[in-house]
Amino acid sequence: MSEQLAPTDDDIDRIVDDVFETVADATPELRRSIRGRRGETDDENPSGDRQLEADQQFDRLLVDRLGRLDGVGTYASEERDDPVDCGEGVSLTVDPLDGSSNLKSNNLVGTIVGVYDGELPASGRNLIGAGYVVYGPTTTMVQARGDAAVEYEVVDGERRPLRPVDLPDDPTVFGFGGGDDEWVSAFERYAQEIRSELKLRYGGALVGDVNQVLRYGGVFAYPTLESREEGKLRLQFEANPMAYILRAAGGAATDGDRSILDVSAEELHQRTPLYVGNKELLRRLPDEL
Ligand code: FDP
Repeated sequence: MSEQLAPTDDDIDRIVDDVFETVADATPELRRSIRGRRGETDDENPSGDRQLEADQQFDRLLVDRLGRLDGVGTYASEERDDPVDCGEGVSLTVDPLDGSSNLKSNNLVGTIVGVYDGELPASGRNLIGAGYVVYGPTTTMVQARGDAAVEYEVVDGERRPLRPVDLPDDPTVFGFGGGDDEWVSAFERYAQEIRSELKLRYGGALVGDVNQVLRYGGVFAYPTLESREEGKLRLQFEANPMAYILRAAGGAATDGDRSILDVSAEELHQRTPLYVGNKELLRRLPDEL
């Protein structure tokens, strides 16, 4: 971005698209780098999770590629204590390898990226783009900007459009994390109702669990827990980008009290309960959460 002139809408469109083009371009190398790196290191990330070798490698590859982009000012990662200063421009939040505890069993993992206009930590209302990659049987990417979300298949690092993402009106799936022995009783009652209406599909990686809600309609939650009121997921890196994408696709996201996009951002690694999906399913969440 120019230092003298405010960026135009076209500049912003280009920067957001460059970010996702760069992430897509990196996916073959990222996928390859999992091989031989499924083991744990002795290090913990700022949230206290044990880091795998692949967590660290994904972070290194992404900071190297995204940090060099013209128009990117800050790279912040779930795997780093502090943001990296890259120059002038937008702020990126990156969960390099979401769902990394799935690597042990060779289940789904992904990458989540938020593009914020402003310094971090920032409100979700400052997002100007968000997207995620799913390293599934095939590599796909969902990218949202403003009111539009698009799903791509990523072939040899190139995005090929599959469809505009529009949440189905008739929901069919749900997935709730945290374990029912840890849920508060109000959520337990909600879960009981939802269980009798929808089909349980829980994969243990936010990208996969939200991705199937976007495909089939439904609700995903990582709720407030008895032992941890703030839940597990990170506001800047996970909840805000997913909330932005869900909104663009016609759904919503809440922390139980307010839209995730209105949660006040106090710390880079702060956690939040997260409930996302079809609006009518979220409207039924109990007040006492
Ligand atoms: P992971 O710890 O494997 O990286 O926030 C991280 C996350 O996975 C999410 O992707 C996922 O939704 C959640 O944690 C899974 O938590 P549980 O292991 O408690 O199910």
